[in-house]
Amino acid sequence: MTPVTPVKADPRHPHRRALGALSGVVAACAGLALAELAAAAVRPESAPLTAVGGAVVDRTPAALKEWAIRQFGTADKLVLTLGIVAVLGAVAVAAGLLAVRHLPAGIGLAGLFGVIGAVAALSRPEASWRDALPALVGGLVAAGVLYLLVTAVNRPRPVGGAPGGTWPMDRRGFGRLVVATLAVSAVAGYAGRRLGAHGSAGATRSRADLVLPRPAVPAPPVPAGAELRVPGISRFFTPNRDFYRVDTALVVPRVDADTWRLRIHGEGVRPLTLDLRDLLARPLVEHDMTLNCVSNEVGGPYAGNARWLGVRLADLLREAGVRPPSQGGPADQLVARSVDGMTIGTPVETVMDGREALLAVGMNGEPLPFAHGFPVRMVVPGLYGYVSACKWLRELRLTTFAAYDAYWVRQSWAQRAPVKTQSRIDTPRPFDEPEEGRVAVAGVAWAQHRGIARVEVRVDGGPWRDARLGDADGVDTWRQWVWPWEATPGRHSLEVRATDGTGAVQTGERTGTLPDGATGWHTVAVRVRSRTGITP
Ligand SMILES: Nc1nc2c(c(=O)[nH]1)N[C@H]1C(S)=C(S)[C@@H](COP(=O)(O)O)O[C@H]1N2
Ligand SMILES: [Mo]
Repeated sequence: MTPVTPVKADPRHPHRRALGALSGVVAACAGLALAELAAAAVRPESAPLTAVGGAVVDRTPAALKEWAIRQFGTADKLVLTLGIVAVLGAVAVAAGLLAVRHLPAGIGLAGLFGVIGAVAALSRPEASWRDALPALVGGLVAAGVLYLLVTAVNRPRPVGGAPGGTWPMDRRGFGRLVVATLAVSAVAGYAGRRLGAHGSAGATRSRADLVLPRPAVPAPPVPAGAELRVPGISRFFTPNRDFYRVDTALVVPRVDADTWRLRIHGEGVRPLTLDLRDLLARPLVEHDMTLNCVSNEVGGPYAGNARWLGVRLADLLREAGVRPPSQGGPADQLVARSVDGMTIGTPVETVMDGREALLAVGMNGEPLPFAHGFPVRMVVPGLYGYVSACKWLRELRLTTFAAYDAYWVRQSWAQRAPVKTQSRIDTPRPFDEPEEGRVAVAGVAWAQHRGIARVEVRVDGGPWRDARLGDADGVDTWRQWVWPWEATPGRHSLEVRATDGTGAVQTGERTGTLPDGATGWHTVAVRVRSRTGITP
């Protein structure tokens, strides 16, 4: 008798690698969802995706951020979140694969991710120790789920099981566990998001209930000729829903106006805390002002014009004992801080030089939208937003430029940044194909607090021609302009330049947005169709 060598059946599941990867992904979903739920109890900013996203934004070099804004525009935040989800998915798969070979290592990796999320949350401005909790909960849940699933995958085939036979450990049991986990995760994640939003119900109500007092100093009427009625031109006032938005907030802070406080303190000021009622009891000023972003490329979209309503910041500061440096005051920088930890530094001298620097509560006739800083933000005519327009304001501190670099300055933007004179061709748009004959070339030009005195257009590098200007609404808003062009068939390039109220002509030298704003003439290439339809 020849002894038969028993074939040693492989006790492991034939698809254990795939099932391990699946387990990793399911565990990650469970961890994220439960973390969302926990974040609803702490604060929405502490949810791991949001916290990690915010931490990434804070650490992204300015040049890369510029690139991202250029590539993705305002979808940059979505792209960022998708990128983080993709990395998380890859790590989840890795943790699952690792876990089927060596369970403690896989579980360790899942837990480590929770710790990374917690560290990210703690690194965020205004974070307290509680912000670490959601990510830690998520890490624990992910590790636990991974343990259960992988233990099921690795349960050895019972002795005597025939090779190729069915795998008795509940294939169904594993499947049920996966489905149940995903179902619980979906409910928890959804509930977390809902509860997080519910937490801001008070804020939503406080905004709906806010009745803005009438201005003590209404804005002068806008001249009828400020709005040129040219199809395709930017409207003189930018509706709030169309107003560009630039900030680092992955979730828009929703501040409850009833509990909002503003603290003013620092060098050479009698410290003072105000609530919204105090602020609204002061005389309110209405002022039309164009706001624009330093990261706006020549011809770009990050500029808008609005009617702001607010309190004169200079008056408030003066009452609190502040003197500008020119009058011997010790502080030359006013650092505004928002509820989400943004810091924005503005020259005290500029704020107090007589221009309408406002603590704004109203925008185009309504309370500030949440996305634009409800309940109170700063606006200062003539300065880029990143050195003047802090949204969701909660603190003003008087210090010096020598002693303190605000957020964007640490990201290599300039400490001081007055707005550069710019002009933009809104119509025709690049690569439009207008028909030969009269074509209205039109757009807007801005040089806040200096005003716009002249706009010129030229075609194909030819002589500059004066455009017709819309009436000026003060020196702090943009002006519309239009130039009637006798367009001839073929390809042409249109260029625009403005002259500000001091007589300085906008430079044609092309520079990038870093460190203090782009320069150069906006140029648009168009192809003019001939009336016969034959294009050269
Ligand atoms: N809290 C906070 N305020 C902020 C910012 C920010 O990221 N956080 N961005 C600033 C920048 S760079 C600009 S250009 C303006 C844009 O204001 P808007 O979003 O209302 O157009 O807000 C400024 N205020
Ligand atoms: Mo900006």
